[in-house]
Amino acid sequence: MKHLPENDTIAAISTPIGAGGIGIVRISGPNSSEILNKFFNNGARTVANPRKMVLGWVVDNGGLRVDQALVVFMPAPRTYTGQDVAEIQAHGGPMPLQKILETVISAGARPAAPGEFTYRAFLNGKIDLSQAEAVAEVIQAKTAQALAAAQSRLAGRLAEQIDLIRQELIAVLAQVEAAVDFPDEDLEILSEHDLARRLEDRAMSPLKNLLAQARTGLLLQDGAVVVLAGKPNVGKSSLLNALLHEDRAIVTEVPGTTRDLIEEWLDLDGLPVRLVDTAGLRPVTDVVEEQGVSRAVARAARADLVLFLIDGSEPLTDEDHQARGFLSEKPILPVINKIDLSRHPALRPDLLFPPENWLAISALTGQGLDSLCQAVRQSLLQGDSGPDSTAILPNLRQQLDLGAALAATEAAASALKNGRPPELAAVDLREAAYHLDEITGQAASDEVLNQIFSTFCIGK
Ligand SMILES: Nc1nc2c(ncn2[C@@H]2O[C@H](COP(=O)(O)OP(=O)(O)O)[C@@H](O)[C@H]2O)c(=O)[nH]1
Ligand SMILES: [Mg+2]
Repeated sequence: MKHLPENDTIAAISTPIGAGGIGIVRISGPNSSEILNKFFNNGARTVANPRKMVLGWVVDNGGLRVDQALVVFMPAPRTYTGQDVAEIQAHGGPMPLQKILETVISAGARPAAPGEFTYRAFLNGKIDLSQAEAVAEVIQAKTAQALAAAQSRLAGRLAEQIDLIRQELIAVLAQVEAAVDFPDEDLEILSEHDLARRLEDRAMSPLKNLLAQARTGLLLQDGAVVVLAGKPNVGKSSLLNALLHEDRAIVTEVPGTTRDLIEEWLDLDGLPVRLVDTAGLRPVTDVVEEQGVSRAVARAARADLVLFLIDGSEPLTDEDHQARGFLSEKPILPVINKIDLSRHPALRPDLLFPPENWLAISALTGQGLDSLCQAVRQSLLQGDSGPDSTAILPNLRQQLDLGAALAATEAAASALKNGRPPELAAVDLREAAYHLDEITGQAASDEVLNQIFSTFCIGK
């Protein structure tokens, strides 16, 4: 966006293309009133009566009437962009709106780039960057929860919290810098331990809280990947079918039947979960099955959660231990299946996972599936009760910056606590503040700005 001039006058059709009751062409910039006078026969009256709708005709430079319209003029700075803005409400068809836009452009406006109105609002300090992002997210929201979270960021709730945290960082930084500049003077400063404590309470803990929400936000947007793992024949495919209430995966008594990955979406109380059924995990000689196993291992490594199944009607075998060995250190929920059959007396699940972690189910009868779903949800949300109407749910970009700010603040706190030179803590604190500034846009690079505003539609 940086290459775009900021002080010319831009125009765009702001309503979706197609037939509609009305359509709106929006104009923003210092020449809005002058341009309005050129193409609107009631332009002078419109400018003289700001924020009032005036009926008149849009007239092209050949004097031809293009469309009848209601036009409003809003003088700077109390407008969306912070500049003079005019809005033309005309008939909502693609042709009249296109003709009006052409007329406005030949009267001296420039076609606006996607998101350019909002970009100007950002440049003029009407909104910060997190609010600008929220504008696009409000427009694109697909669920009521996503909308509520975007609205709360649009209202500036994230920016407010970031600002409070930033103030704390700067306050501590000032103390630390005083210790750097006047090391020998007996300054009335807090002890290093108290400063570290202050960082923990007033910066790290709110940052962690926001990050926990970000996780939930991403889960809501992208869904979580849950992989079913275990040796062949323990009932993975049966569990997938039971959870989906349909026969999606092939279930047979022949071990090693599932060779490819089967993936299905499951709605877990509003939490979208991508459930992945895998080939049984075991060392194999068959080439096709081997492919299935290596895919399963790769998928499990990228999962948010792995459900590890065993068969409760038989003792553990080497294959169970091998299957366990295939899994990396992902969060694993161990599950004993087939509890409709009598449990084998020699079964020792505690050899694989602590006894209190195991869930017991029957994929056949459905017993224990509700508790399983609850446990999956809990594990994915990590104790968070899930999104509520007050959640802010920072987006991915904001999450990365929050994480970086937290890491730098932690480093500063630990430097202070361990009596390391205050210069080190000062560097970390400045870095933390910088990452917060990236969220609000005070320090965002052109690249970041381009990325954000390019996701907007034209006219917003
Ligand atoms: N009794 C009983 N049998 C089950 C249960 N779950 C699966 N099975 C049976 O175990 C066999 C293997 O099941 P399948 O889902 O194909 O296992 P996978 O190889 O792990 O995918 C099939 O004959 C299923 O009908 C269960 O909960 N109870
Ligand atoms: Mg299977």
